[in-house]
Amino acid sequence: MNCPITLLIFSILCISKLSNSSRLKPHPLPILPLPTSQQLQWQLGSMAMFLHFGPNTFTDSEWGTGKANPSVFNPTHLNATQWVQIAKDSGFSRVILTAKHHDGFCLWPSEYTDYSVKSSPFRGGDGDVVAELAAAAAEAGIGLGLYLSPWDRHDPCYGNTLEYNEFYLSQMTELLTKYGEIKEVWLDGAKGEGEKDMEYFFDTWFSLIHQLQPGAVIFSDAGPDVRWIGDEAGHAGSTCWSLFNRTNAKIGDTDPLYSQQGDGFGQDWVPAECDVSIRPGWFWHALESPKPALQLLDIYYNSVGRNCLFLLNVPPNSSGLISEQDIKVLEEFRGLKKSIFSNNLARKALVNSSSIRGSQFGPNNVLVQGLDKYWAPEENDKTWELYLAFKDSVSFNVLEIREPIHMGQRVASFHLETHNTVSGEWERVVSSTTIGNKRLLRFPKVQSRSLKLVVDKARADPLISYLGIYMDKFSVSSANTTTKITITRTLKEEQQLHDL
Ligand code: FUL
Repeated sequence: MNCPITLLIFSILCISKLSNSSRLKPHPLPILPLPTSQQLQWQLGSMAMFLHFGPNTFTDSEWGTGKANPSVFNPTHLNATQWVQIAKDSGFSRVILTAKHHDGFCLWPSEYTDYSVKSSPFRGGDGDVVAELAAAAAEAGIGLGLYLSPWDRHDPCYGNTLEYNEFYLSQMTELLTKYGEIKEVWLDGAKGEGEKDMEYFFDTWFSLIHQLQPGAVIFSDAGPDVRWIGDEAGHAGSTCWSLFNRTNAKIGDTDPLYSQQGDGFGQDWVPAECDVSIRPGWFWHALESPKPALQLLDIYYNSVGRNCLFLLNVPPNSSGLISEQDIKVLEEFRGLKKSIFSNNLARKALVNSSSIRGSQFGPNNVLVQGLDKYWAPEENDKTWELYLAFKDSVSFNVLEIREPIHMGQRVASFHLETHNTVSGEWERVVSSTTIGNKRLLRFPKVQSRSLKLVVDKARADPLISYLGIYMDKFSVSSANTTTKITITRTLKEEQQLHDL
């Protein structure tokens, strides 16, 4: 009598097990705050090219007074296709032009002022630099961003709050309705000492920009979509959260440390952009030269490699072209990146993990580029480790780790160990804090057949979408310094992060 019942129960169990195993384990719950699709697209673009261009290019100045005669603006060989081609070839996903800098001169024929290209000799007064760049960018398939300086040293209405806000938004409307899709609006926070006092109606500006260009991110000292990193050297903090509290930051008056590090307890998703110029000035000056490619590589590690976007300014010269010297440096920079990052040595490894959440979250996913495939540990596990085993030992001095940021930024600290076959011990190679979209760490060369990536602290179950190890033969000496800084900060930051 008992036997058929036991058999029945057994069969039911088997059937339910079978049907369970054919179902996918769902993705874990994303952890707030999350990026918008515009922020995601911005971040995955990694690098943008800034173009500072205007009367300052011709008057050898940085902050034009707004009194330069428009006749000085005469780029006889301007070729926006050249700018865009160089940007594209060098790996930049978008170009951002100073449509109006602090001097108030407009690179498009604005209907609201005469201080623009229409009063200059450029294309006989019929020119429009914004239109030429928009057409070239659309043709090449790269994004366009525009900088419209809030501080305007030319227009007499600057200083009259209502009048200037109306004037500014009318110019903004021209830019956002006449030139196709705009991917980024860059709001600079600079204003000289002792300049006329007035209020900018930021909330109205942000609403109008999002209404007119829903695909655009707005950059300012404090977002709303993208924040300034807090320095003009292109370096993010060693800890760098995309999480941030917008209420803690005031445009024009931010705490650089807060901007550089973000806020692991922040309520808003506001990732950082690292702006820096290839030359000492933002505008082109005949007597200045570009930084060497190795310095750009260093900035890349400290911006893209610290969860930020690298915005590199490459100013066109007074003929209207990007200079040969700058092109050469950009080619070298591209070559350096390619030779380091095109060979991920981890691809040769057998990858394992402390646990997996379900079959589609296996550790091999970390060798596949893209956000949609990632390693996820079993829920409520306390150990979060990835192991890499190699047939022959590998030598490397760079580690790359990525989180699938569409699921939120999670990791607060992690470290890498290698197995020493002589002592039989695991040895710590490097420790750090945040990962985000991409973390790159440099350290003195190590050689091993077994590696272990350990996530020590995270806001929720950690998810890892990519792991790379590389050999950087070019910046090894600066790598030692970088590692020391990273580790010193890490210890301090571990204190701050203790409660996470
Ligand atoms: C600063 C400006 O004052 C500089 O001229 C430049 O445009 C830089 C990107 O931002 O605040």
